[in-house]
Amino acid sequence: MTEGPSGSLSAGASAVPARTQVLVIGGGPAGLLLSQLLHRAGVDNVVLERRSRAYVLSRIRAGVLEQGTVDLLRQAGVGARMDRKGLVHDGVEISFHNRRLRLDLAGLAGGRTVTVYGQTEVTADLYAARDAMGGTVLHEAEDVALHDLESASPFATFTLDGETHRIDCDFIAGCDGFHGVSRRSIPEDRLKLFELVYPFGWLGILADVPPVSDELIYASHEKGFALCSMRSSTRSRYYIQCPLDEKVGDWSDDRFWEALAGHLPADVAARLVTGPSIEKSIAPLRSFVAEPMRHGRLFLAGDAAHIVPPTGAKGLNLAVSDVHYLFEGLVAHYAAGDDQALERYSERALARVWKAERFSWWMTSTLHSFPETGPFGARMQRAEFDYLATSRAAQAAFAENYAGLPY
Ligand code: RFL
Ligand code: PHB
Repeated sequence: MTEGPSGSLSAGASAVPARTQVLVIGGGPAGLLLSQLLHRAGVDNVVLERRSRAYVLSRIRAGVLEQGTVDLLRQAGVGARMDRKGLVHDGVEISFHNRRLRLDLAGLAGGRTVTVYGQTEVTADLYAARDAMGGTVLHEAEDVALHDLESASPFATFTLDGETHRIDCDFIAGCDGFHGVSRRSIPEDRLKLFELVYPFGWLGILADVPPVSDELIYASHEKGFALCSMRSSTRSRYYIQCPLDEKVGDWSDDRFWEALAGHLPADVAARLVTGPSIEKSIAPLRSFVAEPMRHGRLFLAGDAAHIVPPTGAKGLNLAVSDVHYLFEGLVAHYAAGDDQALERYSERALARVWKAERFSWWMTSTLHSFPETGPFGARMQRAEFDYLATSRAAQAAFAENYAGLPY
């Protein structure tokens, strides 16, 4: 066994076990968290990740953790840094064509809050924990292929450092994201796919400047949607709605800051502190669900099974709730020989997934600019906001969804 350039296990055949109980495909947050929970419960597992650790840790993605996510990260023994550095937010602001509404999450959702803590940090904490426990995470595993999924003894083949390997297992957890191999290993006629692709994306920027506000601001403006978010009191994350054919290279920092200011209410724009970007990227927006989330001994979790547009901050949180249900099922199998929870995994996970899909779709539809829906669509958006602004019931419904529905 040697330390690879990415600081994780790489190299020779001796590093690759011939067999494990649960083979986890994908070393993103879903795969690493499942691996960590299983290891702590005494269930042997191996994670196969296509990329290097450095690459995985350079991806800038989610920023908002629901209470249930925070609780499960603590249960997995990876909550210490999050508890020190995460920012607990008990409210969130919506600006609709310069009309402002603060939603008191804690007051409306029975004390539930959200925590601002980057996905990059969650992933780094999980890698540190996997290292500390001696967990096996095999990076840069190429050409992963899954076999005999409908039998009691599935296995995966892959290439590592130019050598072909095979790992046999009891179960495979497909945590390899939207573009992974797991979902594509299920015969087409066994899956139902549901998809909505939005006609725009988000252009995002990360910069070491203080955030414009203590809380997140979701802003709907005639120029399009904007989001003011953050990673800390000195690091901001901002997004603006952009056409799908936009090129990041065409966006200088100055151009971005100017466009952002134009999407925000004047007093917020006046407080905006600008500076050089650390990262800039464009993400397309999509709603997607694959049903069921199980095929034989393969269980899908996280983005491998579903995608939400980022507007509700639900993607990472859904990956974590899937892991919660799957972990419960696997532990019941190994500890008590009880397969009821595994049998119900897909149904339980999908019940929560669809509610988060609904909320993310609703937030996206209400706050983005959709010229193609015409004046009627614009009035519907205004009516949605009016109702939210004037109904405590609507605000309570928003808050319980934003802070996270129970598992
Ligand atoms: P990931 O993170 O995509 O990890 C999958 C891993 O699998 C690896 N992989 C393979 N490994 C082996 N063999 C193969 N054939 C493989 N193919 C792929 C990949 O390299 C990767 O390491 O999926 P996971 O673990 O399910 O986690 C899901 C989350 O990453 C995702 O839902 C969130 O980032 C979505 N999201 C947000 N979620 C939130 O809950 N709150 C937010 O505030 C939030 N903001 C966001 C977001 C996503 C964004 N983008 C870029 C899409 C903001 C943005 C801009
Ligand atoms: C982020 O900080 O990246 C973020 C926050 C809230 C969202 C989406 C992304 O809804």
